Amino acid sequence: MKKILPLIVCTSVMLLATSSFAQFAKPEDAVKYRKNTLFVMQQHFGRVAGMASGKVPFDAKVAADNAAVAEYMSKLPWAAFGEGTDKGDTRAKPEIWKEPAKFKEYSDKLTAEMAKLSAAAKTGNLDSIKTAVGAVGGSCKTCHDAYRKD
Ligand code: ASC
Repeated sequence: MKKILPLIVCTSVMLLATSSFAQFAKPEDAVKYRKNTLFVMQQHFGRVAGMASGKVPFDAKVAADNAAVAEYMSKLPWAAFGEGTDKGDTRAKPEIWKEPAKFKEYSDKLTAEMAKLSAAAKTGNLDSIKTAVGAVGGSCKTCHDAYRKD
């Protein structure tokens, strides 16, 4: 233990100093994390969007519960786009790391629109939900058009 302790301390300090993907053990974990959090977000958003489009019967409680989960999930993926996570099993375009301010603007926009959707869903007003779903969808699309390979 005496011998490996300095090694552990040193490795921990190095990992903490390695910018924003420090919270992930390896770049593949960051890629997996952002894909999975985006997937869960989409599943819950999709349930609300289904009601907004009339494909699924409107249930105010189900809409509010799902929108709240989507709102929370919308905060998570962005920390997993750190330096060195541009390779591997990902459709993320290299532009993300060349234009970090614009990427942040888009991700902040999504998070803000998702919060508005959650607020709208809490009121139970279907028209407000429809408007907010449209804004979230537009925000997803803007970012995908710019930063996702298809
Ligand atoms: C979704 C989904 C997206 C967005 C986008 C909106 O449910 O998976 O990528 O909405 O289609 O334009």
